[in-house]
Amino acid sequence: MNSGDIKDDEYYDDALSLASSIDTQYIEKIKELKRKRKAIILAHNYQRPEIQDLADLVGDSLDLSKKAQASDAKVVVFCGVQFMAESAAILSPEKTVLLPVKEAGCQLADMITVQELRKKKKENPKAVIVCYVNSSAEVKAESDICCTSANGIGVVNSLKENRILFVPDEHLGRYLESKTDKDFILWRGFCPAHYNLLPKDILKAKKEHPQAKVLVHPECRLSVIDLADEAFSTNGMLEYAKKSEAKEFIIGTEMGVVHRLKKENPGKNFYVPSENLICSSMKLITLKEVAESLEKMRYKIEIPEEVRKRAKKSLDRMLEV
Ligand code: CIZ
Repeated sequence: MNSGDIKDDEYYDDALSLASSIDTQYIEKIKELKRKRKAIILAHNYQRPEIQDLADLVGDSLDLSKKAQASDAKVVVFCGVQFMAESAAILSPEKTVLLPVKEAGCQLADMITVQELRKKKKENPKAVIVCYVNSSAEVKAESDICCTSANGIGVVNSLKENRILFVPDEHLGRYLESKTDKDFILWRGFCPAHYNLLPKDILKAKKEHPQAKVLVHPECRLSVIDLADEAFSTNGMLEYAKKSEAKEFIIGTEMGVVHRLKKENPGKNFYVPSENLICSSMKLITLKEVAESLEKMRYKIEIPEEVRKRAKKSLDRMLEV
C-alpha cells in the first residue's frame, strides 16, 4: 500500500462517518415529526435498506394498505411508488397519505390509461376486466376486480365469466392464464426490471449455486418462471424462505427485498441473478425525503371521490375473494 492509498482510505472513512451522522440527524428528525403528526411510515419490500429499517411496517403494497387502514394514525407516509400510495388513500380516505417523492411512479402502471382501457372494453364487451394492483386509481375504477401477484389465481378462479381482459401486466396475465382454465385478452404492459431478467441469467445463477432454490416473481417472463422452483409475490418469497429447509436461494425480483430476506434469515444465503433487477423509482426515496415529507406534509395523494369509490369497489371485491 502506498501513501496515496492511505489517504484514500482516510478520506473514505471520513466520508462514511459524515454520512452516518447525517443519517442519524434525519432519523431523529423523522421520529420527532412522526410523533407530532401522529404518522405511520410504511415501506415497500423494494425500498432502500435504511428506509425499511426506519419504517413501522415493511411489506407488499396491499398488505401495507390494509395495515394502514387498520391503524389509528392520522398521516401515512408511503415509501413506495404512486399506485401503492393511491391504494392506501383509496382504502383510508380519512387519513392523509403522503408519497415523499412525487416522481416515484411505476412504469408498468403508466403503460395504460383509462381512455385506452375504455376503448378496449368497448371492443370486448363480454370480457370481465381484472386489473393488477400495479395500476392507477382511475384504471382500478374502470375495472371489475383487482388482483395482486399473490392472489391472482384465486381471483381469476372466483369469476363465473370465462373471458378475461387482464391489465396492465402481460406477463402476470400469461402466468395466470397458464394456471387457470380462463380465456385471457392480455394488455402489453410489463415491469422493466422483471422483463430484463432472462432465462440465461437464471441458468448462470443455477450453475454457480446448484443447491439454491430459485424463486421468481410472476411479473417475470414465462420462460424465466419455467426455470424456477416457485413463483411468488415478495411476501410469498419471505414466507417461503423462512419455512424452507434450504440454505440458499436465487431471488428473481427487485433486489431491495434481499435486505429483508437476509435480516429475517440469518445463516441463509440469497443471490440476485441479474444486476438489472432494480427499480430506479423505488430508490428515489431517501431519509432526507421522508423527513421533508413529514415536515412540509408533501406530497398528498388526492383522488376525486367519485373515482376513489369506484376504485374501492374493485379492491373490495378482491378482498372478499
Ligand atoms: O404488490 C406489490 O407490492 C408488488 C408490486 C410486488 C410484490 O410482490 O410485493
